[in-house]
Amino acid sequence: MTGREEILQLLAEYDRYVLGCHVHPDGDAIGSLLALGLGLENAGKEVAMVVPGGVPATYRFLEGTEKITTTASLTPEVIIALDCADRERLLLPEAVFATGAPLVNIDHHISNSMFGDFNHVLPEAAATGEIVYDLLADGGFAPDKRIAEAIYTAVATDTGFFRYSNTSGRVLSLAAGLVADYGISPSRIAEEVYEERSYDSLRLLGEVLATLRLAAGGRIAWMAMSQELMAAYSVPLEETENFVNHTISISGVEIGLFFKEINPEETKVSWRSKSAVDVSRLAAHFGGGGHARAAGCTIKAPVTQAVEQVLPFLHDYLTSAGQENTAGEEKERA
Ligand SMILES: [Mn+2]
Repeated sequence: MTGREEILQLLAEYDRYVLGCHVHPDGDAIGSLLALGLGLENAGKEVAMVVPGGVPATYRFLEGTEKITTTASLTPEVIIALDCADRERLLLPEAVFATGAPLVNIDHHISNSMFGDFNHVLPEAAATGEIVYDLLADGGFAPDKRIAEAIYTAVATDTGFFRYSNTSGRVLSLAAGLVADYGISPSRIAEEVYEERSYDSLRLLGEVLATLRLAAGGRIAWMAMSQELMAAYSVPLEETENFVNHTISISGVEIGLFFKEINPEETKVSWRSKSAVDVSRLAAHFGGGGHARAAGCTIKAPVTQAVEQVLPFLHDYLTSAGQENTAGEEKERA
């Protein structure tokens, strides 16, 4: 579903915007927020780019992130949510919504709840950054090098640096164009995103990997991080986002899970899938969502109980006919 025309009009007509993204922002959330914010600013508009928890350290290398604030400094005429699947995950101060300004929802999650007054949701896009790139081009907002780096980072991180199944020819040529036209450095961006981890985050990964187990005859791999483990290392939760990818790197594993106990009553579960399984549907069973290959949910239980809820459900799923249906539809989508 798309409200592209209306959104282009909103971007052209107004002067004051507040932009937000999802909680625990990743490279696509920060990159698309920054690209659109800078594009509007270049056009002489007032923009507040708001990330209440601050920009994760990994993405602070992006020029322009220093303009991102933790609260909104202006009264918006338009509110824009980026890379955000539902209203609950959109972190903006309540005062922003109290203005009654129209809410624009720009996203690529197949599970998007269409919470905006205007929705531009394209599940076929590899990243929200790809959608923002098109909006900027179609709206006549000239990109600059900072915007090109932000879009590249958005697209690169959401495709696992051009490894995942959402790596389309379109995404590769978009990225190639950003490199050729704006002189950005893919190697530097990859280094910033992957090779600037803290010592503690790597030691925590070691502890988490020690919990790695297989289930369902080797088709599921899972690992868990208790609150005690998190407390033992001073690592922000978002720095553990990529840990889950180790689970599906194991030969024969179809579904990878990472359970994170964020408080004694709540466990965040990250889901990954390698090929046939649409994990956004499985995560939806537990009130979550996301993409076919990467999804998430939160279970109101301590980590051991969350594991006991999810694993039997998955075991049943993998041994039932339901799996074939999902596999067929997934092939069509890809
Ligand atoms: Mn995304």
